[in-house]
Amino acid sequence: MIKKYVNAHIYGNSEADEILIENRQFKAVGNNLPEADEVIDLEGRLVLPPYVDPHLHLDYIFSGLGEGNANISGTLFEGIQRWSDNKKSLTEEMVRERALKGIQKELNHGVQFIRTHVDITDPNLTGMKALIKLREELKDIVTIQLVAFPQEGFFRYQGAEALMIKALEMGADVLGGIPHFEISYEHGVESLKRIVDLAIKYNVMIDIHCDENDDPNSRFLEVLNAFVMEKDYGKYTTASHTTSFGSVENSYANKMLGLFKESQINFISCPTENAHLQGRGDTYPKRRGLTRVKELLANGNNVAFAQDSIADYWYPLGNGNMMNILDNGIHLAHYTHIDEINKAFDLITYHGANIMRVNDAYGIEEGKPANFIVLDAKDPYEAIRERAEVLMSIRHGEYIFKREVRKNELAIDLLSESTK
Ligand code: 17E
Ligand code: FE2
Repeated sequence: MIKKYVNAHIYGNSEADEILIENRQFKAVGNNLPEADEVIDLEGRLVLPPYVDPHLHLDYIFSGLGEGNANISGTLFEGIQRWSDNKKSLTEEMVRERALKGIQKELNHGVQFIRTHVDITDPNLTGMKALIKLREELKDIVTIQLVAFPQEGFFRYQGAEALMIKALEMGADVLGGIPHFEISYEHGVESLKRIVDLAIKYNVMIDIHCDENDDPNSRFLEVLNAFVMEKDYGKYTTASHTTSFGSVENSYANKMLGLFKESQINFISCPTENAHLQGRGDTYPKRRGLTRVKELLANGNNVAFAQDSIADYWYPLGNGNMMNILDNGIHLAHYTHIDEINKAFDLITYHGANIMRVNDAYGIEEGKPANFIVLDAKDPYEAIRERAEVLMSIRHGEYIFKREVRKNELAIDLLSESTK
């Protein structure tokens, strides 16, 4: 069965307007392509590689629902405390159910690649066990990467290092950390040193919850960057959140930008999550809670946006809609010049794929897996301005979903002849 999609506006490719699919792969991307068994007319709509959500906590999804579960102060620390108090009753079935709900939501919005942090500060590694099974079960419809994440601290939680190694041996893809939660600066530094050494030893990537605070003196990003720069491991390393980097002095930031350029370390910003969590100690002016997204991009560093939470102890909202994340993120980061808007989809597509290092299987190019989405808009500017819906999500040439353009049953139409 050969399928052909015609009249496509392919993101980042102004030459081609047709896509030919055979055997789960892109057979050709171009113009006037050969005949196919089925031809689908996209009527000029925007085609993108699937959305990537490179930072999500699938084991926490919906933990914040229900009476008495709300995070009153709205801070990171209250979130961690509430999770710690409640996680003891967690079972594999509960994690599986939560994760399935979250993944379904993300799939419904056109996501096909997810990196999830899984709390390993749990003697039974309940979350890791459940998610390793799901990663395998669902691999045909969604690519999942698992981060062994010590939510309660690498040192602060007794035995976290051994649990992390166990998670690696079970098959975790990435090592996490949370240096700003350790009991001293020295403990945070030592945790990063050990995590970097472990990651190199086990040949896995690194993704640290790093300086997720408003403290301009929080310096773990500098330390992480130094360790990975020395080992030439920046490309395999991601600093998530780094919200404090939005609070540091310009003179310090400029020095650091030079070092980030050298190391090529990656960044993830979670705009809705951190707009909610940060600035809680401020009156006015009140901080936006983001890292220096625009400056890091201009510096040549890879930056991606992510959802982080869906109704958990840290954040009461979230539905897996990456368009909402992108919309919030570009506003908060002032990434709103037309030239920036035109390339902003990179932040929820290619940049996340770079972080997950799935580039070989990602992008609308001949020979790659036929994974893509179609938006109800003619170009990136219209798509972002209108927050366009995803109309189709296709994985290995098959539909994950396909939906009709929304139609009114009844409406006043100011633009039609009859209302003149
Ligand atoms: N854990 C953490 O340390 N920070 C967050 N933003 C979330 C979980 C959601
Ligand atoms: Fe997170």
